[in-house]
Amino acid sequence: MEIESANCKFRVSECEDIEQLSVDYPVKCERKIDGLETLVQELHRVFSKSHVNIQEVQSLMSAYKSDPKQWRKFAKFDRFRYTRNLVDAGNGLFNIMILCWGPGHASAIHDHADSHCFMKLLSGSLDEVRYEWPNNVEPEIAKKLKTKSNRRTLSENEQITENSTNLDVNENDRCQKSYQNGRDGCQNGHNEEDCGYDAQSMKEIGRTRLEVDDVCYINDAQGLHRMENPSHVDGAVSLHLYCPPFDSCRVFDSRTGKSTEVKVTFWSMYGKKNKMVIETNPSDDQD
Ligand code: CSS
Ligand code: FE2
Repeated sequence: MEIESANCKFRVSECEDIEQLSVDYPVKCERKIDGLETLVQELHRVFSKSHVNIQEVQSLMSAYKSDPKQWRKFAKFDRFRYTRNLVDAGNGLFNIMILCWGPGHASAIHDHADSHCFMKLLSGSLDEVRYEWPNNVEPEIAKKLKTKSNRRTLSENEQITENSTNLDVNENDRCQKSYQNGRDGCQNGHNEEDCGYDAQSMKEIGRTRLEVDDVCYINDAQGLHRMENPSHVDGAVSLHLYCPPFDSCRVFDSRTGKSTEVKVTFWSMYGKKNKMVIETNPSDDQD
């Protein structure tokens, strides 16, 4: 099965022949969709079918040309970290959201919870940095593929972190940064096992600069990534489609590969700021 015909109504690990889910990015497309609302309608039409091709979703997202007048009401920035703003809940089949990245804002390295992630840049630019899965964590897709199993199953250290609002750079990463070298110990008072300073760094496998109207796609079979706004002056805005929707995923410590499961929530929904957001996760530059 080619990526064009892989059915993204299924979780990645439920897709047939997932090994072949790879394609060159960013995808460009000549077709034009007039307006964000039309794009959303088109996506509803496509997802009402039993089979949704990955390529079909990519093409639709490429065919919409970014017009700030159409998405401005969803684009709510926070001073300290990137925000997730729900545009449409896709009848429970997919989520469309707008993410707003202030100057220098970045996500932690994360997976996509066995879902398909489509991303289109609406404004500014974003760097996507891809990583291999660390040896100590096994994605659902790896279980299916029965790949090398010197990997142990999900880390016992994993835990759900309540009230996280996005996949902002996490405390573990900050902790790693406080090491001067492998022998100094952690300035945050953690023991060696918690901080894992002798564990392996995560391996970078690719880096892409996304410009306005570029569309890219990732799933757990392809690896992990982190997003970063390379500008220290301008904001960036991106449009994301996840299918099936998810409300938690894993973030990874870049120095050790240690993973933590975090809940993800919305800063705003349908253009209205979410009052329930609890700010527990202050932003920071990574690396
Ligand atoms: N997956 C991240 C954004 S980068 S694709 C999130 O949903 O917050
Ligand atoms: Fe992502």
